[in-house]
Amino acid sequence: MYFKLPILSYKYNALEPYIDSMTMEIHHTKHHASYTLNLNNAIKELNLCEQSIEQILKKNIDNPTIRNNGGGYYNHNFFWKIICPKTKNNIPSESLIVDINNKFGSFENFKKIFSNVAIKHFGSGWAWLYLNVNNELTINSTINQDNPLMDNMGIPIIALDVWEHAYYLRYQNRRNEYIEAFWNIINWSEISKNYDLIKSNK
Ligand code: MN3
Repeated sequence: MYFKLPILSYKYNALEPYIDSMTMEIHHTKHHASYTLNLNNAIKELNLCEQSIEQILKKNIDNPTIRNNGGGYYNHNFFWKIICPKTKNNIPSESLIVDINNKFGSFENFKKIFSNVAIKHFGSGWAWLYLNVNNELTINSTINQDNPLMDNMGIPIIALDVWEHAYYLRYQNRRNEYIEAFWNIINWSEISKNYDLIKSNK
C-alpha cells in the first residue's frame, strides 16, 4: 500500500488573503507531492509498505530519506487539516482553552510564545504545539521535516510550516506577517476534536 497525496477540503484560493492561491497550489502539487513520491519509492525499497506513516516515522528515524520525506508527507497532511478558510464561531473547545490557560497563563500568552518560536526558528522547519510524554502542552520547533512523533517528543496538536516555500511569494522575508496571518485560518474545531480524542485515549 502506498501513500496518496491528500485532496484538500478547500480550494487553493480559499485561504486568501492570508495564504495566497499560488503558494497553496505549488505547496500542495509540487512540494507535498514530491515528498509523497520520494516516500513511496523509499518504502518500496525498504519493504515497509504495510505500515502506517506513524509506525514508519517512529521506527526509521535514522534513515534520512524516510525522516525527510516521511516527515514531509506527514507534516503537510497534518498542516492542511489544521488550517481552513476563516469563519465565525471557529474557536477552541473549552477543554483545550482550559489546558492552554493552565499551561501558558492566558490564550494571548500562548499565541505570543508560539509566534515567537515560529519567528525565531532558524532556517527551514516547523513550529508545534504538542502533548509531550508527560501529558503537558509544549511549544517547540523542529528542523527540516522533523516532527514531535520522531524521537518520542509527543503528539502534535498544532503545526505551522515555516519553510520559505510556505510564505515567500506573498510575504518574502516577512515571516512574522505570515505567522500573524496564520492565526486567522486555524481550524480550531478540527484541532479541538483531535485534542479531545488524544486526551480520552491517554
Ligand atoms: Mn511545506
